[in-house]
Amino acid sequence: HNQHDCKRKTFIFVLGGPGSGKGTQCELIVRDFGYTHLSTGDLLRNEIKSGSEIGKSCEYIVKEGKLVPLEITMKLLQDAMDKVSCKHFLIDGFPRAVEQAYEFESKVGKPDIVIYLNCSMEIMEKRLLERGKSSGRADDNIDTIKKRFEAFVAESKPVVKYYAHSAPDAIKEVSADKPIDEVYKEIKAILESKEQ
Ligand code: B4P
Repeated sequence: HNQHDCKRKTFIFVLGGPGSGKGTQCELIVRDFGYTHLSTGDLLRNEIKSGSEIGKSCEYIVKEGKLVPLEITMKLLQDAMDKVSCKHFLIDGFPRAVEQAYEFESKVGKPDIVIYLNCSMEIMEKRLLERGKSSGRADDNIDTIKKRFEAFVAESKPVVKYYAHSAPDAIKEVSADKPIDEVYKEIKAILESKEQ
């Protein structure tokens, strides 16, 4: 599976609410399919940790559960994409707003597959509170989780709708309420059928 033709480009987006399992599932996808995994959440956390000016300007926004400005997400993502030679990308946590989807399409291209991890709010909340016991993440607390849910409903859910209309063949909805391996089984089948 890991023998991609590196001159061709592939873009797979993984969408889903906070705690829906994006990062978790992407690790499994990388293990079996060898894509270059980029998580805008991870890129932002690294930037914040580095103490850069961009990082400083994002720290409060992430803690508030809001979306950082489009230009910042886009720049972090483009810089990370430029750095690697294998252009088969698994992009997690992006686009999180319709304007991000437009921007990516005009500057980079259209996604080949969009996986939407559909999970109930109750389960997402439970997972994030559980993770918060040990993650040390500034946003894994009940107040921020509620705000992240608000941002998800207002800004990120419309992205799923947008792809359902504009790319009905690319969008794949997966039920993410189930245990990790069951969710992954569905995702694996989707990716295998695409690789044929
Ligand atoms: P993210 O880092 O994307 O955080 P997340 O939504 O919590 O997803 P994550 O991948 O970490 O968690 P997962 O569901 O895998 O974003 C953080 C913040 O960064 C955002 O709020 C925003 O401020 C900013 N940001 C990111 N992208 C942006 C963008 N494009 N534009 C603007 N701002 C942006 O896992 C959660 C927990 O559940 C884990 O502990 C895991 O072990 C567990 N779990 C997962 N699947 C499970 C399952 N099936 N069963 C049981 N447990 C499961």
